[in-house]
Amino acid sequence: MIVLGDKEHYKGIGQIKYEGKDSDNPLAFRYYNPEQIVAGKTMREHFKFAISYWHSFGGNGSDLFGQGTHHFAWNEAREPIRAAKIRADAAFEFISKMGFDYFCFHDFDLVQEGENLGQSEVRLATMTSYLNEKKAGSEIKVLWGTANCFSNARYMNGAATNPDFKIVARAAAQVKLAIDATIALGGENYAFWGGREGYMSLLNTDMKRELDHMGQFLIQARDYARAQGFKGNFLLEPKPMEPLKHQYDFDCATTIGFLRQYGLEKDFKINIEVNHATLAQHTFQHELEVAAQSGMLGSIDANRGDYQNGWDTAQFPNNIQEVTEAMLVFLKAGGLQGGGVNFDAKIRRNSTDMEDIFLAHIGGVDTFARALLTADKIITSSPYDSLRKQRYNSFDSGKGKEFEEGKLNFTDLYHIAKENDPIELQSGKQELFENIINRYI
Ligand code: XLS
Ligand code: NI
Repeated sequence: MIVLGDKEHYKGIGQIKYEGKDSDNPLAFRYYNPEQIVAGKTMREHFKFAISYWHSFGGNGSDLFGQGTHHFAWNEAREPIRAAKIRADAAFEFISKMGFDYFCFHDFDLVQEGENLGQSEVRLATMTSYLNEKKAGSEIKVLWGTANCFSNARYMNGAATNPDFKIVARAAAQVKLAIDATIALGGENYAFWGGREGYMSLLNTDMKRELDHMGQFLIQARDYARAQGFKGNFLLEPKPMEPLKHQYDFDCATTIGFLRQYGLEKDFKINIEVNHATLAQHTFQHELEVAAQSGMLGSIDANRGDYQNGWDTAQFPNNIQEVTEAMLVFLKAGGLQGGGVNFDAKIRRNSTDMEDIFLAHIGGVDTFARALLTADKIITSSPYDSLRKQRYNSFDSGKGKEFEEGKLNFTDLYHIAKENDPIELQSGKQELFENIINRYI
């Protein structure tokens, strides 16, 4: 693997290894044992853990109220290509030391956007070939690539849904280049997050026209990528708000409806982010379940929100309860289709040590691993599954079965109701279910 100037960025940190749950080493996995088989697959195959280039190598810790606190070499370098190469070196060092197989990127995470489209195109091509040289000496792959069509001022009124056609075409050019880069890097999926696809005020918005434009945009993006030989999934990532007041891909159900309306349901799957689910007033597991039912559980952006505030804090996952319930859905669905678990999460502004990014990912990884092990035990050795099934056993035979098969009309149901009057109550046993989950955690 080539490294610019032979510099080791994370000095003193070696390969992160599995040491078991009794280990006191903060720089070791306690539950994530990549080769351990759970429910028929290794943990490595189940999760396909990825780092997100933007949070781990794009931010500098600044927030609305204060300047950057993360004084890393790639944030300090001035010349864009040099900064991009240092960032790539650090990213590859980090991914290898974590033992991860994947990363995810936006076009302008790889390199700073140029002053015009032509300059951006040249910069992207330079960085794509630099990354390909680095990939050649490693096992590291791209889980998904995407285009950042939300940061530049030109996208303030949206990208694919912008009322100005010139901006829509410009977004298409950017997505074309991002698709080219993703294909060149062997990316397994291509993602879209509609950061500015929505509105601030309905008063100045023709919603129907904007949605039609977004449908048309995604159809053309798909056709372009397929024509270039791209075989992977396209991912659409819901989020209800932030930065806009209302975003079109509000949640899984809305997004799936949109994909079906525009005939995109065969090529697209959903990328579910924990903190986006909770911003939509859903649970993470609810969103996984909705996507799984439609055969569209594609990928996960792992993070967590904050229970005391209402915005996207993108913290690293550590909520074992939340992730265990999610893993129940995950295992029942047979896992993810084509995607993986991407840590779309950032260390806090005051986490300024070089090791903090390792500690953050280790915590996230172990939360998922421990939750997977727990969920598997719940499914295979607790009464959880049979208790849930039992609640529906009146549909397994007799009249209930006939109803499911569409053999009973409303008059039939009326007569059945008369025969069964009065009705005995059946407990939902929620507390029993909750106790079972906690017992296995
Ligand atoms: C932001 C999104 C973003 C997407 C990729 O809230 O999560 O990071 O995952 O554009
Ligand atoms: Ni995300």
